[in-house]
Amino acid sequence: MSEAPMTSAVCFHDQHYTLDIGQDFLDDAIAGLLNSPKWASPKYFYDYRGSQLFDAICTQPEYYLTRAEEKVLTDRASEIAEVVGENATLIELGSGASRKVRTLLEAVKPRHYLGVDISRDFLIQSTERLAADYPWLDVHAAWADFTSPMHLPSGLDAGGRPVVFFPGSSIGNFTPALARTLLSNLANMLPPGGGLLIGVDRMKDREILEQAYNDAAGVTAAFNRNLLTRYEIELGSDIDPEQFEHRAFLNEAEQRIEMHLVSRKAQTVALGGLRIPFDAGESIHTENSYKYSDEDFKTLAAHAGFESRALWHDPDRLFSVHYFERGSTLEFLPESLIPG
Ligand code: AVI
Repeated sequence: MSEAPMTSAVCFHDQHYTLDIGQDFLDDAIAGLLNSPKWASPKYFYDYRGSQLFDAICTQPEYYLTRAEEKVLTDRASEIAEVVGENATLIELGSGASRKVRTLLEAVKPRHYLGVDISRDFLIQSTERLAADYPWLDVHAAWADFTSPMHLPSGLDAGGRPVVFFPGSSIGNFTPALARTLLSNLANMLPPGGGLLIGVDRMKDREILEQAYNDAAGVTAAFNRNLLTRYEIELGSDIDPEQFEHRAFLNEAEQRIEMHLVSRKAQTVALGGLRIPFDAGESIHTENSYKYSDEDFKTLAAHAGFESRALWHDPDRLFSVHYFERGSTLEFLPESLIPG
């Protein structure tokens, strides 16, 4: 790990502990495709192109999540500023490219901003843009996998309240058990009274949910297939993404949207020196997106040591933004979400 100034405007912190990122990617890809049923880790969606495609998803008419969350942040900006307080350190999980963090920065006027992202190039670009647009803000970038325990870089642990901003219902991409571990890790990183402002998608009608993950322009399908394009380009696989169909549906029993890539035909693909067979119609499970009731999410956060302080919704009550504070005692020690 190293902590060194990146540019005059942004201080860069390398908290990426993996020695060989390419090997991890290959190992995970092989483990997923040898499993029955087949799976792929959604954390690999977010290379540069994947991050761009995700930004494009957020502007699709069917994908209500982004607009609903932005509406809450805009309408409730002064209430949010009041609970967060002055001179805060805002820690954003995921890059600072979205409009949401700008709304928040303008309302809360924190002293420090720390962007945390696994996609190094995207992180650098987005934090440099924030530093240019908000010259009064002390901008830091941590290249880190926030699914592992993190620490606050020195210099950011003093002053006002540290507040983690975890927008977009990204918490929904973890199983409830892993979501609790992730929240426990965040609680361990924060001092008592530290804040967590978190966007959570609410459970709702099948039709609205399924349309959000099956946009007519096919952007979500392209985002899903980009994972296989990465297997092709970065891992040297001969897999043809076009031979896989995008499928997304509500699994009501599990309270989640599932995304899959379904093989259009019986085929064999090469990966890492192996030949991996697919039946026609066999799927690779690529993502879960859990949806929560307000009470269920408060219970989950309470188990990780967070006490509910405020809760806001958009006018259509599609989306929730919770504000929690870390309690004074914690049950859990930091733990990696990734086994092994
Ligand atoms: C990042 N995450 C919250 C998105 C979601 O809605 O689960 C990722 C996504 N997958 C398909 N569309 C958007």
